[in-house]
Amino acid sequence: MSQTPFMTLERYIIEEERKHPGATGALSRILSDLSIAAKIISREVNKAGLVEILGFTGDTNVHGESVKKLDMYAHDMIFKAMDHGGQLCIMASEEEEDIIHIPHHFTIGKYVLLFDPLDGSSNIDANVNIGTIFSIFKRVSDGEGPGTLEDCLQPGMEQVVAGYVIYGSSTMLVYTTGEGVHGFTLDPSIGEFILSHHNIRIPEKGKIYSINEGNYKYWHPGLKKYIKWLQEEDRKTERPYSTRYIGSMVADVHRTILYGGIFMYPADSRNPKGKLRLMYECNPVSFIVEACGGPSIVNLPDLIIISGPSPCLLKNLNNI
Ligand code: P6P
Repeated sequence: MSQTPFMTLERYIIEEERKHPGATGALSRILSDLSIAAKIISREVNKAGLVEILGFTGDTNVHGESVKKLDMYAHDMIFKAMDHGGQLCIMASEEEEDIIHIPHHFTIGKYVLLFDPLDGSSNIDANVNIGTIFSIFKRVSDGEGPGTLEDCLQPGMEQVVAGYVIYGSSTMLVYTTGEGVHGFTLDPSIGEFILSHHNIRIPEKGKIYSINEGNYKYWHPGLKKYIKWLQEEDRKTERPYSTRYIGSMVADVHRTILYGGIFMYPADSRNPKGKLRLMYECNPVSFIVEACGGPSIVNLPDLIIISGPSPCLLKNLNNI
């Protein structure tokens, strides 16, 4: 779709909102506030090498991972952008052990925001693409008061919005409400996200598989067989596939929905419960992948997310 110069994110979400008479504007406000956080994080990410914001804080997060200064910066910016909009009743972040309450002096809303402030942060110092992932639910707890853990621990099927921001050669915000997946590229000269990828559809067949082959020896035998199958030469099924693995889920998934192919992060004998987080990574990404036409499978504890393969590849995988 040719880029409409003034189809900003704000204009797009308002025009989409008008198509739903019952819409209250709450989700539009949430997305708009998230885009402000994304612009601020993008500014810091893009000058990270020049200011004292690289490196580690010395802390570890709830998952036992060393926390990068930019991780915490992104977490703080999202909290500050989202705490006062009056649309949320609770938040949860990969960087915080507990749920995050809305400050008492702000209005409490009807939605729940889960986010991974900076996914792939181990790549920050190498200037590799990183991203913010977000997932939005309606509250399920009774009353108008503060949200609860129950509001945060909902099944992925209940998401109303999912999206990510990828910080790379450009900064792009990609989101879905279930009606198509749309990408907005930040024009830093005007500070606006401009619609650049309307209604992204994942290609029916890709040529790339994406998985950390360093874990090969720990994989399920069937998965080893499947990956070897992808590597065999066979013109009819256009094999072998190429392999691409960035190690930053947002980047690997973004490439997969644009180019097609398969992204996997399976559980293995070393990580029997898998590694990717269900609430902050798998659920939102799966919602996006399925909204742009790709099958996405999150099998707990075998966390295998497959997106974009042609049916024959899925059939093979199901046989492993
Ligand atoms: P590995 C980043 O830490 C992350 O959570 C995802 O973004 C990424 O896909 C995965 O971990 C990379 O993990 O074990 O391949 O380094």
